[in-house]
Amino acid sequence: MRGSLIRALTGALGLITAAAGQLATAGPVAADSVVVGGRPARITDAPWVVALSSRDRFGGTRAGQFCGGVVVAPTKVLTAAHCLGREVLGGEPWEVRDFVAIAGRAALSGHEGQEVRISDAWVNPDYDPTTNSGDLAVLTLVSALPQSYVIGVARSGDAAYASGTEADVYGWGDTTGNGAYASALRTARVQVLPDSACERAYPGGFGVRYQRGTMLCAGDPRGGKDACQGDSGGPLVAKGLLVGLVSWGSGCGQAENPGVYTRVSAVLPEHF
Ligand code: 4AZ
Repeated sequence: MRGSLIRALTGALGLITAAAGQLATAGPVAADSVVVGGRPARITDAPWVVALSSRDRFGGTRAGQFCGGVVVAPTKVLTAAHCLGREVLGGEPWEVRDFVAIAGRAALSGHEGQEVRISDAWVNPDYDPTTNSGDLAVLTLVSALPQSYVIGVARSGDAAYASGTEADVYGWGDTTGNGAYASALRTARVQVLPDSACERAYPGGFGVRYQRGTMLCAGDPRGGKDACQGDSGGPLVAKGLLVGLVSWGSGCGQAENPGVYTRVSAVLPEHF
């Protein structure tokens, strides 16, 4: 189960990391690494973070969690388009009968908060699974979450996108780079990095190329703190606003390979 989950979530990434000769599990990761290098997060401090779940598809041990998401309106959740791919879900989103967003719950074994069914999934038509560009989807919930769960979205040009800005990433993903998925929500403090840092790390050729128009580069300049497998679709928050969604990267927590996020301001259509 775990093996197939890792493969499913790695997707195109597994291919580039393998092509680059550096398996995702081979990176140097600090011993206290967790998201990697993070700490437990309280859901009351981050009520906009949701877990995407299907127990049918991913098993009940971790409440079926397979990706993250973020509440941007009472019935709208953003996630990564690659989370809804056929390789991940085994079919189309509407064919996953028990597809839910789990809101208001940090511990996957708990019963706090609520599980809300997903009635519709809009995948960015400009999403390109081979380059990962435009990695964003919008889920519609069958019932509304409280307005207090909603986070604002930074507009393009917002100071939150400036390189050097402190940002927090949230998720239930791998805490080690070795497939140790978190059972409770975690967060790590990273910073928005200049596009040049990701252009240097991901020049294309062998692997996927970083594209500054649709992607956002963030990480820990010293390494150690990062998003990892299973965090995909989850939020990157700066200055109290949503700036990115966990999308891809090579390994986890390596200083020379920052995390790549969907640049939400560039990819989210006006009308959402
Ligand atoms: C993934 O495969 C993934 N270190 C997500 C984030 C990062 C790497 C891989 C960034 O879901």
